Amino acid sequence: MFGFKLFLLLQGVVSALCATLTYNWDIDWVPVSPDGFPRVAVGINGKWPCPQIDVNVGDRVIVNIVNNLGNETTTIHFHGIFQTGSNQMDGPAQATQCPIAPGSSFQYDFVINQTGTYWYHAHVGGQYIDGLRGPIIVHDPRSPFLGLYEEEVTFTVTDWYHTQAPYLIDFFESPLNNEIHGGSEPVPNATLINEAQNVKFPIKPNGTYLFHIINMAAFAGIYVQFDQHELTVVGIDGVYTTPRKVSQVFLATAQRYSVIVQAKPNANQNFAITTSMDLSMFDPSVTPPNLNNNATAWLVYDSAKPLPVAPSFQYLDSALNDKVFTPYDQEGPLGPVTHPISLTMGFTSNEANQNRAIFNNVTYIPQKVPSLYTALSAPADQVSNPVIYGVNSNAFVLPYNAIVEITLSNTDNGPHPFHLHSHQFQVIARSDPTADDTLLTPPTNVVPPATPMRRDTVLVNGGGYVILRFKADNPGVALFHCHIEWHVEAGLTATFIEAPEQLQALGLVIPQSHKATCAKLGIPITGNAAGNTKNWTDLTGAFTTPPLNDWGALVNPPSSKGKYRYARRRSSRVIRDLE
Ligand SMILES: *[C@@H]1O[C@H](CO)[C@@H](O)[C@H](O)[C@H]1NC(C)=O
Ligand SMILES: *[C@@H]1O[C@H](CO)[C@@H](O)[C@H](O)[C@H]1NC(C)=O
Ligand SMILES: *[C@@H]1O[C@H](CO)[C@@H](O)[C@H](O)[C@H]1NC(C)=O
Ligand SMILES: *[C@@H]1O[C@H](CO)[C@@H](O)[C@H](O)[C@H]1NC(C)=O
Ligand SMILES: *[C@@H]1O[C@H](CO)[C@@H](O)[C@H](O)[C@H]1NC(C)=O
Ligand SMILES: *[C@@H]1O[C@H](CO)[C@@H](O)[C@H](O)[C@H]1NC(C)=O
Ligand SMILES: *[C@@H]1O[C@H](CO)[C@@H](O)[C@H](O)[C@H]1NC(C)=O
Ligand SMILES: [Cu+2]
Repeated sequence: MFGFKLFLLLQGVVSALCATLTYNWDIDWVPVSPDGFPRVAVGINGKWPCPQIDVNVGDRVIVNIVNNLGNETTTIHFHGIFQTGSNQMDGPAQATQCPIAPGSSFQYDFVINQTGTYWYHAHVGGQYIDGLRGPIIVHDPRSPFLGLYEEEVTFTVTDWYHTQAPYLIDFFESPLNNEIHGGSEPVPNATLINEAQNVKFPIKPNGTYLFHIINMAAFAGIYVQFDQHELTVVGIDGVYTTPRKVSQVFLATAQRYSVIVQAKPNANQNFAITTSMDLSMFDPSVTPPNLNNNATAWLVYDSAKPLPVAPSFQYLDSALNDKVFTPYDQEGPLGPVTHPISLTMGFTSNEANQNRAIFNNVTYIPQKVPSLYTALSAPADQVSNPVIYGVNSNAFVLPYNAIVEITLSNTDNGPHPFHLHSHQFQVIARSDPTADDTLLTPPTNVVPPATPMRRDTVLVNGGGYVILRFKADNPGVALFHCHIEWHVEAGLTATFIEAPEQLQALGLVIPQSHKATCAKLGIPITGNAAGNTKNWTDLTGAFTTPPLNDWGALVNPPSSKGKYRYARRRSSRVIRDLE
């Protein structure tokens, strides 16, 4: 009897606390000009910037998508959300779902059992560069920092381009770019704060604010400094940290910082907030000398008073050293390591003289069958065989509950922000920035820090290494990739097939809307990477070479009903130059 009553009681508590939030989102083209230059962006319900998802921990989120773009597919990834038991809702195209075809509806449905600052973004063809991205803020009625702030403020920073992403990707991937510029990345036109410029944040004297700072850029690492206001960092990538005061933060793309800001005691003046894109990531030969890499916003105490010019500041090396942050829960290093993985990343030119990114010599290419569907349809005696996921999915099978240690070596001389889906990893070791031509060998016997920093996106320095640990306790398909969108498109992705047997036992239900878009695009939902359901090790027909000219979000143009293909959309300039 007692057990029964307790159950009813708990159920009551749970339903009182946990809500279901339903978002109905039509994805469409929206005319915008955040920096004064008119173009179209990918927006939601006729509006851009895209709305914030605001939830309490434990809430269920349902997002009903209708793709009204007409000429591009779409998908949405909820960055940093673990999707425990709901891997089919993670979002990356050809990894956990098919692209959502133009005209198709699609439902995401999952519970958020985490707290802090996250974001969502398209996960197909570099589409978030064109605007489909927004904050996710998960409020926590039991936050250890309650009482230290009165108001929460969202502060996004991003790079911004005047040319639409598919054309930029085409150019980035073209042999021409490789020949002339050595494959350099497109350089942004502007920096945006909350997808705008000259944003004013109203501030009350003596007020306390929790700023959720999110870098939603395609490429740029961004420094953020509030003039004459200290930032007390209390969270990184959704992980509460021991509070630490800093004067400046640096966010690689996809990283987040939650900071408490104490307002001045009076309204005598207003203060500038400066954001500055790290120019060292841009190839000087394609960076215009007049590029403004900064954007300014203001803490407005008194709207009648002037808005000061942003003071110049020095980039602080300490802003790059996020290893100083320790998780609030003081979690010690995971161990002993049962499943080491060595990854060496770099760039190479393929036979077609395209600039391709590689992990252990393999460039990622989306496969015919989404990897999750391969894992769900494979016979039990094949599901743990990495071969069935196709060579170019770069698949690593992780045993259930393995303590995985990734040792990542970066042979490139630029820094890369690496993101793991479905987890927050511990950063066990990372090399400091070094001179351009240095190539460091990762150490083999590292003594982990007592309380390693934990986050979901970490910067590996040029020529350096990073050593990460996590527990493979979340069965599903989890991508591990650089978060620079140009590099994602060039193949800098590995696929972790995490606990595939336990994944099959979960009995995930693939909703009808997920299957329908696959059918519409002619994408098979069973079989190995090549769609073979008879001989699972026969990969004949699997995708092993990237298309030479066809980049950007997969589309199903009205003219080719039911045919799955990439869009052709080379810019006329590239075509002319090549011919
Ligand atoms: C798709 O349509 C939009 C809106 O008309 C247009 O701006 C965009 O360039 C098109 N994209 C491609 C890749 O053709
Ligand atoms: C939610 O997260 C907490 C803390 O990480 C964990 O203890 C709990 O088991 C999770 N609950 C569910 C339903 O996943
Ligand atoms: C910025 O936009 C203009 C078009 O307004 C374009 O011609 C130029 O190349 C762009 N610059 C960069 C650095 O992307
Ligand atoms: C802010 O707090 C200080 C110290 O408590 C007090 O002297 C001051 O009057 C307060 N300012 C305002 C505008 O309330
Ligand atoms: C951007 O801001 C940084 C930091 O204050 C400064 O050093 C740099 O000169 C600024 N760039 C431009 C183009 O004003
Ligand atoms: C990558 O290729 C190079 C040259 O072909 C070879 O020396 C190296 O061993 C390969 N590395 C891996 C991890 O396969
Ligand atoms: C399955 O395919 C593999 C690879 O092509 C081949 O070696 C093997 O003989 C095939 N097995 C059968 C039963 O046909
Ligand atoms: Cu990268």
